[in-house]
Order: sequence, then C-alpha cells, then structure tokens
Amino acid sequence: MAGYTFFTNPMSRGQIARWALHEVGADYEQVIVDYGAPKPAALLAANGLGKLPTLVHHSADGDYPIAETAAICAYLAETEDNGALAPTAQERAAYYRWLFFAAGPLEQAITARSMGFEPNERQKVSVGFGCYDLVVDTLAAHLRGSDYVCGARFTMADVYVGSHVLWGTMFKTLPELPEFVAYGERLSARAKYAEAKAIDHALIAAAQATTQAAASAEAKV
Ligand SMILES: N[C@@H](CCC(=O)N[C@@H](CS)C(=O)NCC(=O)O)C(=O)O
Repeated sequence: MAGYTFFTNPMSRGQIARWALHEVGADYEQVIVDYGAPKPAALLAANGLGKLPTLVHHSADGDYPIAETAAICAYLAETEDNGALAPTAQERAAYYRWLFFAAGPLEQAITARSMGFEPNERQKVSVGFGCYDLVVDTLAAHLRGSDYVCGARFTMADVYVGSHVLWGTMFKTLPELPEFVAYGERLSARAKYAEAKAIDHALIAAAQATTQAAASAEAKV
C-alpha cells in the first residue's frame, strides 16, 4: 500500500497538495473524485465535508486522515523528507504567520471580492481580513524584502502561499505586482512544481477530451 491515499480532482486545491506531495517525495495513490458525482465513502469517512484535497496517511502506527490544504502542506513538511521543508526555529514565526495568513485573510479577501462583498468601515473591524487592498499590500511588502516566505530558503509555506499568488495573478484575482510575478517565477521554475502540474494538466486534458467525445457522440444521435 502507498504511504498516502490522496483524494483529489485536478481542477481543485488538490493541485497544491500534489505539489506538496512531490516536493517531499511522498509515495501516494490518487483517487480522482468527479464534481457532481457521489462522494466515495472513504473520502467522507476521512473528511465529513467531503472536500478536496483530503489525504489519509497510512503510517506504521495507523491511518491519519488530514484535510485543509494548508494543514496538509504543514503535515507533509513535518512528516516526510526528514522535515527538510519544515521551518527551522528561526523560520518558524514567518512560516506559521504567512501559512495562516494565506489560508485565512488572503483566501477570504479574494473570495469576498470575487463574490462581490466589500466590507464597509464598520464591517472591516469584524471581518478577519479587514480589507482586500491592505491584505494585498501586506503580502507584497513581505515578498519585496524576501525571496521566499521565510527568507532565503524555500519551505513548505511557499507551496501554499505561492500557489495562492500564482493562481491569483493568473486568474486576475490578485494584481500583477512585480513582487508577486517575481515570486511566482521563482516557484514555477522548480522541478517538483513542473512534475506535479504536468500530472494535473494531463488529467484535465483527458477529462476535457472525454467530455468533447461524449458531446459529439450525443450530437450525432
Ligand atoms: N478549506 C478547504 C477548501 C477545500 C475546497 O473547497 N475544495 C473544493 C475544490 S477546490 C471542493 O472540494 N469542492 C467540491 C465540493 O465541495 O463538493 C481547503 O483549503 O482545503
């Protein structure tokens, strides 16, 4: 049995978890979960939300389900590859701060804006991200002075934070600031990034080809 069962869909945050799995060289078996199809019982047993990605770690002392993409990244960093991508004591503050920043304020700010919610002055005090512009400026200011989240060294926090930056600048949910573009270029030059993306992109292409074939067969009937 592989070390991990990986429930994913290639068009999901599962792309981030796959990159993380490849960065640490984890041995995994994937289960592709189609949108709209019934969720596999094993996925629901591991994660009541049925959300993707979800991972089950088959460790020597038992199975450990783990969900939430940021938590999956942190778990893999600590568990695999002798902790090579986990933070050192000096990196820990930046590592946790920006990992949680991306999973909380950054993701909320992007989602709120894309769904048309802009908090007013009173609401800014209560919403966890405050306001979109300040979230963007705060992250950009950090990356202006630092090649990676924790400084000069790539850590697992970059897989998660970087995925948000790459996704956001590609789909225009984040501005194409020079700090974001340069950071994205550093990350996408990584061999493990390319390796993981190639798998998801091939899965997406195969799914699209199947959909097109089904549509043309239907048109002929
Ligand atoms: N907070 C979760 C969100 C996971 C999530 O929303 N995943 C989406 C795909 S990106 C999903 O599973 N959608 C299918 C569904 O909800 O049925 C995380 O960061 O992992």
